[in-house]
Amino acid sequence: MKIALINPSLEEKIYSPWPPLGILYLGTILTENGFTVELLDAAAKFYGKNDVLNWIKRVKPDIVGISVFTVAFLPVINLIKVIKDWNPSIIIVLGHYHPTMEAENILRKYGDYVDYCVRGEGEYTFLELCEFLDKNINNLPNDIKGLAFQYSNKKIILTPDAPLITDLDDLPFPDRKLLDFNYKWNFSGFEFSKSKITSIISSRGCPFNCSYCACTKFAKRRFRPRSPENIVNEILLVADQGYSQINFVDDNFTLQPKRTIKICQLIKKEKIDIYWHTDGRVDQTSQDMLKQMKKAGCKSIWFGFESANQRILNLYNKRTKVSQFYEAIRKTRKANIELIVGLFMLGAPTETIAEVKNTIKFAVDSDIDVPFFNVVEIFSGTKFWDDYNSNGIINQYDNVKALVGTEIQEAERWETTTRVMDFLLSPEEREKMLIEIQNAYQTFFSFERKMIFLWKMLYRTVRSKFMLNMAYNIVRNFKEAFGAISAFRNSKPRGFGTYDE
Ligand code: B12
Ligand code: SF4
Repeated sequence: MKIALINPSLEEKIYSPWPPLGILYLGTILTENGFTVELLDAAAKFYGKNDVLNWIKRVKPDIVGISVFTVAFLPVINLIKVIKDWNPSIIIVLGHYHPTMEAENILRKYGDYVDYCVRGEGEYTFLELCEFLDKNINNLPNDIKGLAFQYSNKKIILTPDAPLITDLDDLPFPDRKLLDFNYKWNFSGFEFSKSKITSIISSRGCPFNCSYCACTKFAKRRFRPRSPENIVNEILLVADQGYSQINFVDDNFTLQPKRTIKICQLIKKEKIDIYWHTDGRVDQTSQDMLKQMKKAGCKSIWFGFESANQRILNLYNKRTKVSQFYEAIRKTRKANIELIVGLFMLGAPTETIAEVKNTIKFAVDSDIDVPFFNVVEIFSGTKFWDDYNSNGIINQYDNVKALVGTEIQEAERWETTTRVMDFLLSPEEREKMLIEIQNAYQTFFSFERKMIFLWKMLYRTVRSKFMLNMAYNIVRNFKEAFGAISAFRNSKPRGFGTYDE
């Protein structure tokens, strides 16, 4: 049986291709169990639905499995319609967050196109499903946990949840050769480093329950770390394959400082010369841990500050304090980790324009290098979503307009994400809020900030091989780099989902 696995594109150009680890894990397990597998990162290749269809025509799979983030759901529906129109006997399986949260709705509305939804982690559920389909048994896969499918009389069956994988060391390392794409450290369309980069996930899950995050439901608040030895063996393998940079894509990489320190010590012990990047929480910044991270090659930390207003942080249930922001930045600088990226969310429920301005002001005044501003959206799987649906402020079956690529499409609300300010603010208030938010990047990169930034960068660059290498790439490809930086400065934070401008 031949299986095609696809990381879909959003029908628009995205600028930062990242290796899709989910389908890499699935592909590896399936290959080890005797299946023929082909993978396509349609997002990285900017493939539209017709390009993907042509790829499928060439590969001729029996099963097509697709990863579906919520923002990718509508583009995926458009894609599977063309696949099924071409060959109705191809079995379509959807997995990832959106099918986990919305299996019933998906099968109700799109049961003619979707054969199965895999809920939760896919490795074992999808393998069992493929084995079941391979045997061509004439009954239902009721015994496979974590599945959803339709019975011939349109009855939808959800089997019990599959247990979370408890010992992640049991999983094979993802076989990165399954993807024919050369990932680089890419920012706003410019490759700041020409060296090969890949992703590693060293743990799954997170014990926190931030109101805007769906990880809480997906991973049931259970933090499951891999052993430091197992992680470092994977790092040794990727280093051997020529990768010189890694993105750790854990939900919460720094939760257990002792574990993080052990990983760093093993990287040093094995003398692995690799640069890496990770997310971080501002309350998980022991100075010792940061120092060890620096020694082991950590080049950037992406802190989820989210908001500089304590009231909004409390609303997010983030369990951090604004006072910790300054500490985290100070300690990271003291550890000499090269880049601090700040992640912010603007336009929270009840947030005022003054509060939005305050967050942008914090970003400008603080000693971070680059900010990312996102507009707050809610979607299935988050606490905000459940709250607003249950108190009747929104209804998951509302008809909404969604921006899919460059086109506006009609959808039910659960099929996409909803910008909070679209249902909580009056059009006038929203307009004012959007003006503030859309100027966020320009405010950050003001002339004065740029001058300070350039001085600091110059100072840091001469002291770091990693920064020198980036600077060299910028100078060599100045036009391209300048274009990417200007595009970033002029970009406007926006939501992905409902379109109501
Ligand atoms: C790296 C990353 C990115 C990368 C790209 C991801 C990529 N190429 O895969 C970048 C930085 C571009 C990105 C962007 C965004 N991201 Co992101 N990202 C992640 C992150 C940190 C890691 C993904 C990963 O590799 N996980 C490791 C693998 C092993 O797990 P997995 O992907 O979940 O796969 C497992 C299952 O889901 C399932 N599965 C997955 N695919 C399939 C397919 C089939 C057929 C089956 C059966 C099963 C299956 O089985 C897999 C193995 O167990 C996750 C958080 C996380 N830790 O997972 C967020 C996450 C996926 N991102 C999220 C979001 C919201 C976004 C943005 C919308 C944020 C924003 N507002 O800009 C954008 C979307 C941009 C875009 N244009 O697509 C959310 C998605 C929530 C949702 N309901 O959709 C997540 C879960 C973070 C969170 N906790 O909220 N992201
Ligand atoms: S936002 Fe981060 S800290 Fe909060 S629940 Fe999600 S993964 Fe955990």
